[in-house]
Amino acid sequence: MQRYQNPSLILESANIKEGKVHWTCPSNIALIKYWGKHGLQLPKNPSISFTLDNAVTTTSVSYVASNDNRISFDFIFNNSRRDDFKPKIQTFLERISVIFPFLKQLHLTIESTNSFPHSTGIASSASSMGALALCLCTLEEKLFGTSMPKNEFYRKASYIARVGSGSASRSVYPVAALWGEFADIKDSSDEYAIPVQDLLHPVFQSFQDHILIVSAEEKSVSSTIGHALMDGNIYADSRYQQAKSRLHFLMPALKSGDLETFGKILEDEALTLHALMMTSNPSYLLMRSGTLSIIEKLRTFRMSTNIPAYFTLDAGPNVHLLFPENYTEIMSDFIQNELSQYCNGNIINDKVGLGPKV
Ligand code: 2P0
Repeated sequence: MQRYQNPSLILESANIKEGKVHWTCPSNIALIKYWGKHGLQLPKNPSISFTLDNAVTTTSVSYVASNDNRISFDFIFNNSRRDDFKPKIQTFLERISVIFPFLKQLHLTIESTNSFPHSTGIASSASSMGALALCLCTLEEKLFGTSMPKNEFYRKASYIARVGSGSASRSVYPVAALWGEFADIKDSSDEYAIPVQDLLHPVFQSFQDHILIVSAEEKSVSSTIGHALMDGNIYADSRYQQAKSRLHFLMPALKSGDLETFGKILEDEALTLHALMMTSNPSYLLMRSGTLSIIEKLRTFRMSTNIPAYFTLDAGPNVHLLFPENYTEIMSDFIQNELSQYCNGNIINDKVGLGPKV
């Protein structure tokens, strides 16, 4: 937490006016997965993701003066008070109060809505922590009358978001982001993600991600527990090496538009993530029979049509189908006719997006 600690960010209590800040932040889908962490939400391997477009969280933070000298807030989700979400946010705000000491001089009302149903397996912690981190960075600027250069603002927001949820660090940039130290990319860091849109071939900048919701039930094992189980996984060390090696081959494919290499690595990563779950102690399985049926049908379809459509999985049973924009019509037909039976027609049509919006 050294980097952004700033004890001077204290307000003159007599001058605190009330106000409100807003941000909308998208979710993201990892191509190379972050799975395993240490310290304060630092990754064991670098990861890279596409930023999504439609799956977003919109958050507002209203503030008034408070004399308690402690973190004080209410949390409202989809217009209802949700005290069950408060502990995670409380821990987050406590952790970052060394960066934003003024938080203990305020009472916050945090209001969030998601564009997608909660607990569908879409990474809601990425978009929600991303939106909250952006709100807090804007709050600092508003209260102290400062303005950071844009790239520094987003870097700080990414750092703050990472403390809330690792994958959230990647959600604050348009198109694609890389988080974690990686020798091939100079500015990469374990502490924050960096934008990598400029390292992508145009075909990836409008890539589609149609998400097939095989199950919207709460996961039996949360990502937080999943990460922790990596500590005892006998494959952990080779996995962390493998992630770096795959990233080393993925980056040139993203640059040149090599869809075949991209797709192979994408699918290998998804299956590796779930293999790590199956080889944890205790072992667990988040894929469902529908997940496997979709994967098999997609692979058969790809063999027979040569359409470069590939799958990936998050930490859940739902399948993300990724393909170039010009195949949207034929893929939508294929999904409707062949795959929608495995997800009760529950499909979110998303694509690579342009990042957060004020
Ligand atoms: C990722 N996932 O790279 C990986 C792949 C899910 C599968 O990061 O404990 O919610 O908040 O840092 O970010 C999900 O874990 O975990 C995740 P925390 P997070 O997107």
